[in-house]
Amino acid sequence: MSQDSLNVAQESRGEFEAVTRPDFAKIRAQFPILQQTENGQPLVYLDSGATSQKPLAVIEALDTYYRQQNANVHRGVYGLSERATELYEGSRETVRQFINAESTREIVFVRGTTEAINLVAHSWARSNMQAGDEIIVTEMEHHSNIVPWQLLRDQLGIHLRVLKINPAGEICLNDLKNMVSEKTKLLAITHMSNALGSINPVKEMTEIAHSVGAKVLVDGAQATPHMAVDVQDIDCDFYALSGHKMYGPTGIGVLYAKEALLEAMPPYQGGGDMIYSVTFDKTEYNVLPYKFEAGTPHIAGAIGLAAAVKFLQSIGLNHIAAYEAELLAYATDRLKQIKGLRMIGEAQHKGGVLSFIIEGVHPHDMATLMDQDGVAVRASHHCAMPVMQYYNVPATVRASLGVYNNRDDIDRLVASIEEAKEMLI
Ligand code: C6P
Repeated sequence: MSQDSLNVAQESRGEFEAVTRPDFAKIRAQFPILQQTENGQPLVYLDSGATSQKPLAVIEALDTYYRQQNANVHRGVYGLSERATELYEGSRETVRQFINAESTREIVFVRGTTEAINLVAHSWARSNMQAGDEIIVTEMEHHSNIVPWQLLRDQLGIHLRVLKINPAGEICLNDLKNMVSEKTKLLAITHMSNALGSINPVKEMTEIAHSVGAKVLVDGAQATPHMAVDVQDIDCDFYALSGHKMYGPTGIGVLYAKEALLEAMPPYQGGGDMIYSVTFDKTEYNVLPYKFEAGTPHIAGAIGLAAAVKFLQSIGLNHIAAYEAELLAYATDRLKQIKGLRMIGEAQHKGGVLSFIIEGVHPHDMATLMDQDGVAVRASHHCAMPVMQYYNVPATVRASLGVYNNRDDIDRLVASIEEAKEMLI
Protein backbone atom coordinates (compact mmCIF):
# COMPACT_ATOMS: atom_id res chain seq x y z
CA MET A 1 0.00 0.00 0.00
CA SER A 2 1.38 3.46 -0.90
CA GLN A 3 1.95 6.03 1.87
CA ASP A 4 -0.89 8.14 0.44
CA SER A 5 -3.43 5.35 0.50
CA LEU A 6 -2.16 4.32 3.94
CA ASN A 7 -2.82 7.87 5.16
CA VAL A 8 -6.31 7.87 3.68
CA ALA A 9 -7.05 4.50 5.30
CA GLN A 10 -5.74 5.62 8.67
CA GLU A 11 -7.60 8.90 8.48
CA SER A 12 -10.83 7.12 7.63
CA ARG A 13 -10.47 4.94 10.71
CA GLY A 14 -9.97 7.98 12.89
CA GLU A 15 -6.29 7.55 13.63
CA PHE A 16 -5.42 11.16 12.79
CA GLU A 17 -8.18 12.78 14.76
CA ALA A 18 -8.23 16.31 16.04
CA VAL A 19 -6.72 16.53 19.51
CA THR A 20 -9.78 18.34 20.82
CA ARG A 21 -12.42 16.11 22.26
CA PRO A 22 -15.75 16.16 20.39
CA ASP A 23 -18.75 17.71 22.09
CA PHE A 24 -20.81 14.66 22.98
CA ALA A 25 -23.80 16.77 24.06
CA LYS A 26 -23.96 18.10 20.49
CA ILE A 27 -23.65 14.56 19.16
CA ARG A 28 -26.57 13.45 21.34
CA ALA A 29 -28.66 16.32 19.97
CA GLN A 30 -28.34 14.77 16.50
CA PHE A 31 -30.64 11.89 17.54
CA PRO A 32 -34.25 13.10 17.26
CA ILE A 33 -35.71 10.04 19.01
CA LEU A 34 -33.88 10.94 22.20
CA GLN A 35 -35.99 14.10 22.54
CA GLN A 36 -39.13 12.08 23.17
CA THR A 37 -40.67 10.76 26.34
CA GLU A 38 -41.59 7.20 27.30
CA ASN A 39 -44.28 6.73 29.90
CA GLY A 40 -44.10 10.44 30.62
CA GLN A 41 -40.34 10.42 31.27
CA PRO A 42 -37.51 11.56 28.99
CA LEU A 43 -36.28 8.47 27.17
CA VAL A 44 -33.05 6.93 28.46
CA TYR A 45 -32.01 4.57 25.70
CA LEU A 46 -29.61 1.89 26.92
CA ASP A 47 -30.23 -0.85 24.38
CA SER A 48 -27.78 0.05 21.62
CA GLY A 49 -26.48 -3.53 21.66
CA ALA A 50 -29.84 -4.60 20.25
CA THR A 51 -30.01 -1.73 17.79
CA SER A 52 -28.65 1.80 17.89
CA GLN A 53 -30.70 4.94 17.38
CA LYS A 54 -30.20 6.88 14.13
CA PRO A 55 -28.64 10.33 13.74
CA LEU A 56 -30.09 13.01 11.46
CA ALA A 57 -27.34 12.39 8.90
CA VAL A 58 -28.61 8.83 8.35
CA ILE A 59 -32.30 9.76 8.44
CA GLU A 60 -31.68 12.54 5.92
CA ALA A 61 -29.61 10.32 3.61
CA LEU A 62 -32.52 7.85 3.44
CA ASP A 63 -35.04 10.65 2.96
CA THR A 64 -33.01 12.25 0.15
CA TYR A 65 -32.49 8.90 -1.53
CA TYR A 66 -36.19 8.11 -1.68
CA ARG A 67 -37.23 11.67 -2.57
CA GLN A 68 -34.60 12.39 -5.22
CA GLN A 69 -32.37 9.47 -6.12
CA ASN A 70 -34.39 6.25 -6.16
CA ALA A 71 -33.84 3.89 -9.09
CA ASN A 72 -32.59 0.33 -9.48
CA VAL A 73 -28.82 -0.12 -9.73
CA HIS A 74 -26.56 -1.73 -12.38
CA ARG A 75 -29.52 -1.93 -14.78
CA GLY A 76 -30.67 1.41 -16.16
CA VAL A 77 -28.94 3.49 -18.83
CA TYR A 78 -30.81 6.60 -17.75
CA GLY A 79 -29.25 9.21 -15.50
CA LEU A 80 -31.25 8.49 -12.37
CA SER A 81 -30.24 4.84 -12.35
CA GLU A 82 -26.63 5.74 -13.04
CA ARG A 83 -26.65 8.15 -10.09
CA ALA A 84 -28.25 5.54 -7.81
CA THR A 85 -25.55 3.08 -8.93
CA GLU A 86 -22.83 5.63 -8.19
CA LEU A 87 -24.24 6.20 -4.70
CA TYR A 88 -24.55 2.48 -4.02
CA GLU A 89 -21.02 1.72 -5.22
CA GLY A 90 -19.71 4.81 -3.41
CA SER A 91 -21.16 3.33 -0.21
CA ARG A 92 -19.17 0.16 -0.83
CA GLU A 93 -15.99 2.24 -1.08
CA THR A 94 -16.90 4.07 2.16
CA VAL A 95 -17.27 0.72 3.96
CA ARG A 96 -14.03 -0.56 2.40
CA GLN A 97 -12.13 2.39 3.83
CA PHE A 98 -13.88 2.05 7.19
CA ILE A 99 -12.62 -1.49 7.80
CA ASN A 100 -9.52 -1.03 5.65
CA ALA A 101 -10.25 -3.84 3.20
CA GLU A 102 -7.88 -4.00 0.27
CA SER A 103 -10.55 -3.85 -2.41
CA THR A 104 -14.27 -3.15 -2.87
CA ARG A 105 -14.45 -6.63 -4.42
CA GLU A 106 -14.15 -7.89 -0.85
CA ILE A 107 -17.20 -5.98 0.41
CA VAL A 108 -20.44 -7.94 -0.04
CA PHE A 109 -23.65 -6.21 1.02
CA VAL A 110 -25.94 -8.55 2.96
CA ARG A 111 -28.85 -8.14 5.38
CA GLY A 112 -26.66 -8.16 8.46
CA THR A 113 -24.25 -10.22 10.52
CA THR A 114 -26.59 -13.21 10.60
CA GLU A 115 -26.78 -13.40 6.82
CA ALA A 116 -23.03 -12.81 6.47
CA ILE A 117 -22.25 -15.81 8.69
CA ASN A 118 -24.83 -17.97 6.95
CA LEU A 119 -23.30 -17.03 3.60
CA VAL A 120 -19.91 -18.30 4.77
CA ALA A 121 -21.50 -21.48 6.16
CA HIS A 122 -23.43 -22.23 2.98
CA SER A 123 -20.82 -21.25 0.46
CA TRP A 124 -17.27 -21.49 1.85
CA ALA A 125 -17.76 -24.14 4.54
CA ARG A 126 -19.83 -26.51 2.42
CA SER A 127 -17.23 -26.55 -0.30
CA ASN A 128 -14.18 -26.64 1.98
CA MET A 129 -15.13 -28.90 4.89
CA GLN A 130 -15.78 -32.61 5.23
CA ALA A 131 -16.66 -35.14 7.89
CA GLY A 132 -14.17 -35.09 10.78
CA ASP A 133 -13.11 -31.45 10.24
CA GLU A 134 -13.48 -29.05 13.16
CA ILE A 135 -14.88 -25.58 13.70
CA ILE A 136 -13.93 -23.79 16.91
CA VAL A 137 -16.24 -21.19 18.44
CA THR A 138 -16.04 -19.53 21.86
CA GLU A 139 -18.48 -20.04 24.69
CA MET A 140 -19.55 -16.39 24.42
CA GLU A 141 -20.90 -16.53 20.85
CA HIS A 142 -24.26 -15.15 19.75
CA HIS A 143 -26.61 -17.82 18.39
CA SER A 144 -25.96 -16.56 14.87
CA ASN A 145 -22.36 -17.74 15.24
CA ILE A 146 -23.39 -21.13 16.67
CA VAL A 147 -26.52 -22.36 14.92
CA PRO A 148 -25.25 -22.10 11.29
CA TRP A 149 -22.30 -24.32 12.28
CA GLN A 150 -24.58 -26.79 14.05
CA LEU A 151 -26.72 -27.06 10.92
CA LEU A 152 -23.57 -27.76 8.96
CA ARG A 153 -22.33 -30.24 11.56
CA ASP A 154 -25.56 -32.23 11.24
CA GLN A 155 -25.32 -32.22 7.45
CA LEU A 156 -21.59 -32.79 6.95
CA GLY A 157 -20.52 -34.72 10.05
CA ILE A 158 -18.04 -32.06 11.14
CA HIS A 159 -17.31 -31.27 14.81
CA LEU A 160 -18.07 -28.07 16.68
CA ARG A 161 -15.60 -27.40 19.49
CA VAL A 162 -16.05 -24.77 22.17
CA LEU A 163 -13.31 -22.59 23.61
CA LYS A 164 -14.26 -22.03 27.26
CA ILE A 165 -14.43 -18.69 29.05
CA ASN A 166 -13.29 -17.87 32.58
CA PRO A 167 -15.56 -16.31 35.26
CA ALA A 168 -14.58 -12.80 34.11
CA GLY A 169 -15.83 -13.66 30.62
CA GLU A 170 -12.46 -13.98 28.89
CA ILE A 171 -10.94 -16.61 26.67
CA CYS A 172 -7.40 -17.88 27.19
CA LEU A 173 -5.01 -17.83 24.22
CA ASN A 174 -3.13 -20.86 25.55
CA ASP A 175 -6.37 -22.88 25.58
CA LEU A 176 -6.81 -21.98 21.93
CA LYS A 177 -3.21 -22.96 21.15
CA ASN A 178 -3.87 -26.35 22.75
CA MET A 179 -7.15 -26.80 20.90
CA VAL A 180 -6.15 -26.10 17.29
CA SER A 181 -4.81 -28.88 15.10
CA GLU A 182 -4.64 -29.82 11.44
CA LYS A 183 -8.31 -30.82 11.81
CA THR A 184 -9.31 -27.22 12.56
CA LYS A 185 -10.71 -25.64 9.41
CA LEU A 186 -12.42 -22.59 10.87
CA LEU A 187 -12.21 -20.41 13.96
CA ALA A 188 -15.47 -18.42 14.28
CA ILE A 189 -15.29 -15.80 17.05
CA THR A 190 -16.96 -12.66 18.19
CA HIS A 191 -14.91 -9.47 18.30
CA MET A 192 -17.03 -8.13 21.18
CA SER A 193 -19.56 -10.16 23.15
CA ASN A 194 -23.10 -8.76 23.17
CA ALA A 195 -23.93 -10.45 26.48
CA LEU A 196 -20.71 -9.69 28.40
CA GLY A 197 -18.99 -6.84 26.61
CA SER A 198 -15.72 -8.82 26.47
CA ILE A 199 -13.43 -7.77 23.63
CA ASN A 200 -11.50 -10.71 22.25
CA PRO A 201 -7.85 -10.56 21.08
CA VAL A 202 -8.93 -11.41 17.54
CA LYS A 203 -5.58 -10.61 15.95
CA GLU A 204 -3.70 -13.04 18.21
CA MET A 205 -6.47 -15.64 17.82
CA THR A 206 -6.24 -15.31 14.05
CA GLU A 207 -2.50 -15.90 14.15
CA ILE A 208 -3.00 -19.09 16.19
CA ALA A 209 -5.68 -20.39 13.80
CA HIS A 210 -3.58 -19.54 10.76
CA SER A 211 -0.63 -21.45 12.21
CA VAL A 212 -2.56 -24.69 11.56
CA GLY A 213 -3.98 -23.48 8.23
CA ALA A 214 -7.50 -22.74 9.53
CA LYS A 215 -9.56 -19.81 8.30
CA VAL A 216 -10.96 -17.18 10.68
CA LEU A 217 -14.37 -15.55 10.77
CA VAL A 218 -14.86 -12.58 13.09
CA ASP A 219 -18.36 -11.54 14.14
CA GLY A 220 -18.04 -7.77 14.32
CA ALA A 221 -21.70 -6.97 15.04
CA GLN A 222 -20.92 -5.35 18.39
CA ALA A 223 -17.43 -4.08 17.64
CA THR A 224 -17.87 -1.73 14.68
CA PRO A 225 -19.84 1.02 16.51
CA HIS A 226 -17.24 1.19 19.28
CA MET A 227 -13.70 0.76 17.95
CA ALA A 228 -11.57 1.17 14.84
CA VAL A 229 -11.50 -2.10 12.89
CA ASP A 230 -8.75 -2.95 10.42
CA VAL A 231 -9.35 -6.28 8.71
CA GLN A 232 -5.90 -6.30 7.12
CA ASP A 233 -4.26 -5.80 10.48
CA ILE A 234 -6.37 -8.54 12.11
CA ASP A 235 -5.68 -10.63 8.99
CA CYS A 236 -9.02 -12.44 9.43
CA ASP A 237 -10.47 -14.21 6.40
CA PHE A 238 -14.08 -13.12 7.01
CA TYR A 239 -15.54 -10.22 8.99
CA ALA A 240 -19.28 -9.70 9.49
CA LEU A 241 -21.06 -6.51 10.54
CA SER A 242 -24.60 -5.10 10.89
CA GLY A 243 -25.49 -1.54 9.85
CA HIS A 244 -28.24 -1.10 12.42
CA LYS A 245 -25.89 -1.53 15.39
CA MET A 246 -23.57 1.22 14.11
CA TYR A 247 -26.17 3.99 13.69
CA GLY A 248 -27.21 2.84 10.21
CA PRO A 249 -30.45 1.34 8.91
CA THR A 250 -31.78 -2.14 9.63
CA GLY A 251 -31.62 -4.77 6.89
CA ILE A 252 -28.12 -3.90 5.68
CA GLY A 253 -24.79 -5.35 6.70
CA VAL A 254 -21.51 -6.46 5.22
CA LEU A 255 -19.56 -9.62 4.73
CA TYR A 256 -15.88 -8.83 4.23
CA ALA A 257 -13.91 -11.76 2.82
CA LYS A 258 -10.45 -12.01 1.31
CA GLU A 259 -10.74 -11.77 -2.44
CA ALA A 260 -9.10 -15.12 -3.23
CA LEU A 261 -11.60 -16.90 -0.98
CA LEU A 262 -14.59 -15.16 -2.55
CA GLU A 263 -13.27 -15.96 -6.03
CA ALA A 264 -13.15 -19.66 -5.21
CA MET A 265 -16.48 -19.77 -3.37
CA PRO A 266 -19.70 -20.81 -5.15
CA PRO A 267 -22.60 -18.33 -5.13
CA TYR A 268 -24.83 -18.34 -2.08
CA GLN A 269 -28.07 -17.36 -3.87
CA GLY A 270 -29.00 -17.29 -7.55
CA GLY A 271 -30.93 -14.57 -9.36
CA GLY A 272 -30.56 -11.25 -11.13
CA ASP A 273 -27.33 -9.20 -11.00
CA MET A 274 -25.15 -12.13 -9.88
CA ILE A 275 -24.84 -13.48 -13.42
CA TYR A 276 -22.83 -12.60 -16.50
CA SER A 277 -24.81 -14.78 -18.90
CA VAL A 278 -27.59 -17.37 -18.60
CA THR A 279 -28.78 -20.11 -20.94
CA PHE A 280 -30.83 -23.13 -19.94
CA ASP A 281 -27.62 -25.17 -20.12
CA LYS A 282 -25.29 -22.96 -18.18
CA THR A 283 -24.83 -19.78 -16.17
CA GLU A 284 -21.68 -17.72 -16.00
CA TYR A 285 -21.41 -15.75 -12.79
CA ASN A 286 -20.74 -12.07 -12.42
CA VAL A 287 -17.46 -10.71 -11.05
CA LEU A 288 -16.93 -9.95 -7.36
CA PRO A 289 -18.68 -8.83 -5.29
CA TYR A 290 -21.84 -9.08 -7.45
CA LYS A 291 -21.59 -12.88 -7.59
CA PHE A 292 -22.84 -12.77 -3.99
CA GLU A 293 -25.50 -10.08 -4.38
CA ALA A 294 -28.42 -11.78 -6.11
CA GLY A 295 -31.52 -9.68 -6.73
CA THR A 296 -32.17 -6.00 -6.19
CA PRO A 297 -30.02 -5.01 -3.22
CA HIS A 298 -30.99 -2.81 -0.27
CA ILE A 299 -29.81 0.32 -2.09
CA ALA A 300 -31.18 2.80 0.44
CA GLY A 301 -29.70 0.67 3.23
CA ALA A 302 -26.22 0.78 1.74
CA ILE A 303 -26.46 4.56 1.30
CA GLY A 304 -27.71 4.91 4.89
CA LEU A 305 -24.88 2.69 6.11
CA ALA A 306 -22.33 4.91 4.34
CA ALA A 307 -23.90 7.95 6.05
CA ALA A 308 -23.54 6.13 9.38
CA VAL A 309 -19.88 5.35 8.68
CA LYS A 310 -19.25 9.02 7.87
CA PHE A 311 -21.06 9.99 11.06
CA LEU A 312 -18.76 7.68 13.07
CA GLN A 313 -15.69 8.99 11.25
CA SER A 314 -16.71 12.59 11.84
CA ILE A 315 -16.47 11.92 15.59
CA GLY A 316 -13.49 9.57 15.31
CA LEU A 317 -13.50 5.96 16.49
CA ASN A 318 -10.73 6.63 18.98
CA HIS A 319 -12.72 9.45 20.58
CA ILE A 320 -15.78 7.21 20.74
CA ALA A 321 -13.79 4.39 22.36
CA ALA A 322 -12.31 6.76 24.94
CA TYR A 323 -15.65 8.41 25.74
CA GLU A 324 -17.46 5.10 26.11
CA ALA A 325 -14.66 3.61 28.23
CA GLU A 326 -15.00 6.52 30.64
CA LEU A 327 -18.78 6.12 30.78
CA LEU A 328 -18.45 2.36 31.26
CA ALA A 329 -16.10 2.91 34.22
CA TYR A 330 -18.53 5.39 35.78
CA ALA A 331 -21.50 3.05 35.25
CA THR A 332 -19.64 0.00 36.55
CA ASP A 333 -18.66 1.87 39.67
CA ARG A 334 -22.21 3.11 40.31
CA LEU A 335 -23.87 -0.24 39.61
CA LYS A 336 -21.48 -2.10 41.89
CA GLN A 337 -22.64 0.03 44.80
CA ILE A 338 -26.16 -1.41 44.45
CA LYS A 339 -26.72 -4.08 47.09
CA GLY A 340 -27.44 -7.54 45.71
CA LEU A 341 -26.26 -6.66 42.18
CA ARG A 342 -24.04 -9.24 40.48
CA MET A 343 -22.20 -8.09 37.39
CA ILE A 344 -22.04 -10.72 34.63
CA GLY A 345 -18.93 -10.14 32.56
CA GLU A 346 -15.93 -8.35 34.00
CA ALA A 347 -13.33 -8.84 31.32
CA GLN A 348 -10.29 -6.59 31.54
CA HIS A 349 -10.75 -5.60 27.95
CA LYS A 350 -14.40 -4.71 27.77
CA GLY A 351 -16.77 -2.51 25.71
CA GLY A 352 -19.89 -0.63 26.80
CA VAL A 353 -22.09 -3.51 27.98
CA LEU A 354 -23.35 -3.81 31.57
CA SER A 355 -25.00 -7.18 32.12
CA PHE A 356 -26.22 -7.88 35.62
CA ILE A 357 -28.72 -9.62 37.83
CA ILE A 358 -30.22 -8.52 41.12
CA GLU A 359 -30.53 -11.19 43.75
CA GLY A 360 -34.15 -12.30 44.15
CA VAL A 361 -35.47 -10.38 41.12
CA HIS A 362 -36.24 -11.77 37.67
CA PRO A 363 -34.55 -9.64 34.99
CA HIS A 364 -37.79 -9.34 32.99
CA ASP A 365 -39.65 -7.89 35.99
CA MET A 366 -36.82 -5.45 36.58
CA ALA A 367 -36.74 -4.25 32.95
CA THR A 368 -40.54 -3.94 32.80
CA LEU A 369 -40.58 -1.66 35.84
CA MET A 370 -37.64 0.34 34.49
CA ASP A 371 -39.61 1.01 31.33
CA GLN A 372 -42.13 2.86 33.51
CA ASP A 373 -39.28 5.25 34.32
CA GLY A 374 -38.50 5.73 30.62
CA VAL A 375 -35.36 3.56 30.88
CA ALA A 376 -35.00 1.12 27.97
CA VAL A 377 -32.77 -1.86 28.76
CA ARG A 378 -32.86 -5.42 27.48
CA ALA A 379 -33.72 -8.34 29.77
CA SER A 380 -33.07 -11.62 28.04
CA HIS A 381 -30.59 -14.36 27.29
CA HIS A 382 -29.46 -11.94 24.56
CA CYS A 383 -29.38 -14.74 21.98
CA ALA A 384 -26.37 -16.11 23.83
CA MET A 385 -27.93 -18.92 25.86
CA PRO A 386 -24.63 -20.75 26.44
CA VAL A 387 -23.39 -17.63 28.27
CA MET A 388 -26.43 -17.81 30.58
CA GLN A 389 -25.76 -21.52 31.11
CA TYR A 390 -22.15 -20.80 32.06
CA TYR A 391 -23.17 -18.24 34.70
CA ASN A 392 -26.16 -20.36 35.74
CA VAL A 393 -28.70 -17.55 35.26
CA PRO A 394 -31.90 -17.59 33.16
CA ALA A 395 -31.29 -14.10 31.78
CA THR A 396 -29.63 -10.81 32.65
CA VAL A 397 -30.60 -7.17 32.55
CA ARG A 398 -28.35 -5.50 30.01
CA ALA A 399 -27.61 -1.81 29.62
CA SER A 400 -25.59 -1.22 26.48
CA LEU A 401 -24.01 2.12 25.64
CA GLY A 402 -23.91 4.30 22.57
CA VAL A 403 -22.31 7.63 21.67
CA TYR A 404 -25.40 9.49 22.87
CA ASN A 405 -25.39 8.19 26.44
CA ASN A 406 -24.07 10.30 29.29
CA ARG A 407 -23.70 10.28 33.07
CA ASP A 408 -27.30 11.50 33.53
CA ASP A 409 -28.49 8.37 31.73
CA ILE A 410 -26.43 6.23 34.11
CA ASP A 411 -27.78 8.11 37.15
CA ARG A 412 -31.34 7.53 35.87
CA LEU A 413 -30.50 3.85 35.31
CA VAL A 414 -29.23 3.47 38.87
CA ALA A 415 -32.21 5.34 40.39
CA SER A 416 -34.61 3.20 38.38
CA ILE A 417 -32.94 -0.05 39.51
CA GLU A 418 -33.13 1.07 43.15
CA GLU A 419 -36.82 1.96 42.79
CA ALA A 420 -37.67 -1.30 41.04
CA LYS A 421 -35.77 -3.22 43.72
CA GLU A 422 -37.86 -1.56 46.44
CA MET A 423 -41.02 -2.74 44.72
CA LEU A 424 -39.87 -6.25 43.87
CA ILE A 425 -38.05 -7.40 46.97
N1 C6P B 1 -27.38 -8.97 18.87
C1 C6P B 1 -28.46 -8.03 20.84
O1 C6P B 1 -29.41 -7.51 21.44
P1 C6P B 1 -28.11 -9.21 13.29
O2 C6P B 1 -29.39 -9.52 14.02
O3 C6P B 1 -27.87 -10.13 12.14
O4 C6P B 1 -27.96 -7.78 12.96
O5 C6P B 1 -26.93 -9.47 14.37
C2 C6P B 1 -26.82 -10.71 15.01
C3 C6P B 1 -25.74 -10.65 16.03
C4 C6P B 1 -24.57 -11.34 15.81
N2 C6P B 1 -23.54 -11.27 16.65
C5 C6P B 1 -23.59 -10.53 17.77
C6 C6P B 1 -22.39 -10.46 18.66
C7 C6P B 1 -24.76 -9.81 18.06
O6 C6P B 1 -24.80 -9.05 19.16
C8 C6P B 1 -25.86 -9.88 17.19
C9 C6P B 1 -27.16 -9.18 17.51
C10 C6P B 1 -28.55 -8.23 19.34
O7 C6P B 1 -27.45 -8.36 21.42
C11 C6P B 1 -29.86 -8.86 18.96
S1 C6P B 1 -30.02 -10.52 19.53
